[in-house]
Amino acid sequence: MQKNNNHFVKLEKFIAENRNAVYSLFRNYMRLNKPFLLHSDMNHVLDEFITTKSGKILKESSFTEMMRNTQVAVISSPWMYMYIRPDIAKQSYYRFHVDDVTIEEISASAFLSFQERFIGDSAKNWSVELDLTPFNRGLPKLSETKSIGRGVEFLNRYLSNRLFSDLSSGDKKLLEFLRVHQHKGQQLMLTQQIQSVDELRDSLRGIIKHLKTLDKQTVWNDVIDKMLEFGFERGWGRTVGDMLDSFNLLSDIIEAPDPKPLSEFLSRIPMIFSVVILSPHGYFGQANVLGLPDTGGQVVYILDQVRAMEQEMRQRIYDQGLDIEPQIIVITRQIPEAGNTTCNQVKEDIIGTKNAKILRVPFKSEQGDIINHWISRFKIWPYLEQFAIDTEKEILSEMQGKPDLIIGNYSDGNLVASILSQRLGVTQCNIAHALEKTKYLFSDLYWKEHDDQYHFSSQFTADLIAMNTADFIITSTYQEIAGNEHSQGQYESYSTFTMPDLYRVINGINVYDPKFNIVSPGADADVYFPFTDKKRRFMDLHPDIEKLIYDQSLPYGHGFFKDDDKPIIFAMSRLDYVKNISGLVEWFGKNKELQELANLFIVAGFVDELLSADDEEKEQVRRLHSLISEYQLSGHIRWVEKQSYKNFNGEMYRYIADKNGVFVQPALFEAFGLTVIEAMSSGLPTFATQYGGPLEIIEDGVSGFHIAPDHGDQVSRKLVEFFKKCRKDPDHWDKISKAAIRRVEERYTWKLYASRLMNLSRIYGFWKYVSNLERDETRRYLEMFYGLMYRPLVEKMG
Ligand code: UDP
Ligand code: LCN
Repeated sequence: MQKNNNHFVKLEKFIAENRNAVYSLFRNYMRLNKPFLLHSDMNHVLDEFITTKSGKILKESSFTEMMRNTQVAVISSPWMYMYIRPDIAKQSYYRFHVDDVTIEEISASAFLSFQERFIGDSAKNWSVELDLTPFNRGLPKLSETKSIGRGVEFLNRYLSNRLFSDLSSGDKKLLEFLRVHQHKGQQLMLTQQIQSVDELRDSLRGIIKHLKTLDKQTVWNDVIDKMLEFGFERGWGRTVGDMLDSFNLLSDIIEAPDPKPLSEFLSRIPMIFSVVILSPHGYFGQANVLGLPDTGGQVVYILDQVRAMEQEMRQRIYDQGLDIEPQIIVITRQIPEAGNTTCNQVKEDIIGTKNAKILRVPFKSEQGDIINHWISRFKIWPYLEQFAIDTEKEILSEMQGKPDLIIGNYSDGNLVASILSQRLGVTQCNIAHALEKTKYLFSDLYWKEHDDQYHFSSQFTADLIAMNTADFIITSTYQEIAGNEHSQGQYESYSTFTMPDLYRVINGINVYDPKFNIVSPGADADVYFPFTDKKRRFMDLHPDIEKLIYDQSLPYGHGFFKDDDKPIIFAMSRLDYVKNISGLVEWFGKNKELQELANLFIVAGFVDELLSADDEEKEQVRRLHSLISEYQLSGHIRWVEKQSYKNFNGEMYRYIADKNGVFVQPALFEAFGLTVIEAMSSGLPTFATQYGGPLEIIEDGVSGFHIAPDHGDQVSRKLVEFFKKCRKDPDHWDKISKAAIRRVEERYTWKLYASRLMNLSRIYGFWKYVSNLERDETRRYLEMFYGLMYRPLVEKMG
């Protein structure tokens, strides 16, 4: 599979001309005696080699650039197989024969099967391959890396072009689409009277002429007769002014479809009245849940999202001239043994909304018995199919019909969304929050080692199915889709990978698919606002906050501060391994200077292992206690159990900002990081992991700082430098604090989010309707994959 392109010819020529140096470099790689080399290993060897006499010659060449872009190399003498990522979301594969000093381009499949040799059962020489390439051929794709995540803009351009040719050939798709809108039996937009595009043109001319003679504030009841006479139902606007705008847009589109009027017109169509949001795992509730295992940002995100969406939907429905109350239902799992949470209740109204609800449906055993206890998100796979079926019944009875949009959350919710949207024929939107795959190194390759604990084989299979059935996908950042120059994005990591002895994936997802859209969440501005906004602050909470931070007699806390006057380094998260709170304690423990400059205050999990029901959390509790005693941190650190009240936490960030503290988010990987934007909007200078969302949220050195959790000594030095600089120059803290507040205000707000989500839902709904390129074939293929791969995996879990 050798591409005879220019680049490859040059590469071969360079290697032939510099045989000695190239050979020595490859021998250096071989000498590491590792079957797999990562990007960092490769570059380390390369950097050392090019400083040597024989290596100098390789310093600046396309060969060296290629080597620098190697993500993974697999070595078995005399071969070295390489996966090269020359640019964001691009991939090529080569193999190098070290003794012959020759290079050859190979297929993804060849690379993966070489990898499998080290891990899989060598007797097996055939592996199932999942490849979606053939199904994607006819579908439009983005071509530029910079356009990734801006699918809707692309789709609008593409759709308006298609519409242009369709309409000129008298296609009735647009007409049918306009007629399809109804609400509980009430017809909207068009009557049956208009049967062709030409008739629509005539009617539009007539109604526009008539409406222009009226006062712009005139309402539907005063124009109803004329509207019906021309073939128009309700839904074009509340006032004649609005109706005229809608009719003019449609008339422009029919004349010459253009992306801007098309998207503006679609955003006015009354097509989203009811939404179902799926979030099965964890404790989904409104009180006492945050910080519990599997219960964090996703819950906060969804509740804020619902509030913002309900407002946006209500406003749009009103502007469309309709008097219909939007309906949003969040479906989660009912947990009969729910401790002091409300997760045992079937229904709960969502605070801050008029009509939105949480509806809880229990998990059932194979025998149909209700499961009473909480189940970790890694172990819920066997319950989801039945959950989907039970949920469907609940939705249909609660909504008295189908919803207009189904939104899945996380791997489990997205799978259930796939099942439901397929059964009900409703537009499906996916939100991953965090795909587990990139959180753990080689989680796919070494899946067998972790499957008892994490069941990644089921989870990644579910992910592949759900991301390919979704009509559109929302991500919080660009990196979530396609990563950056140095590392793969979360979705990108599903494009090509293998789980040895299970199956191999050749084109699992294409990040150039226009289904991807970046729509970033916000931080609730009523809760997380700047510490300088004195009038809005909850000063009454200060005695309780002080107790929590300084009062040793408080139960569920550990440790105290010898010197209360020092600024506080604050960290708050679930107590998962990946959150790396233990890493932070260790860095702090190792740096005496940092201990002199600041105190460390941690809010996470439980301080008493016995209170936890989660194995991973228990292990972290033990680890924190042992680090605190190993580094003799008594007097420098205080750790208290999870805190679940938003207003209390919001004020706590601000209290710590009053004292010129900082927030640290030390995760090994953080998909987005709501705590990061919460802390920033409170005005706390924030140091957050460079792996994941925070890399994009924070502009390093301007609105906060990136930290490398794999280089803890550098992190503590960065903190020391910061505190020292602030001592010398008190304005420094202020500068970072202000920039952090500004950054969140500009980029991360729920208002922006809701308006964009509503536009997307309409445009993808339209696309689904008018497109002949529906994803039917893909769905069928994935159904088979579900039956033949996912089901047996899940059945094995028991
Ligand atoms: N949180 C909380 N109390 C805790 C730990 C976390 O209220 O003890 C909240 C935190 O304020 C944030 C959310 O839980 O709103 C965590 O979201 P994030 O995106 O940072 O991480 P996740 O837990 O989703 O991985
Ligand atoms: C899950 C995570 O792990 C976080 O990084 C996100 O901020 C959160 O969900 C909300 O999307």
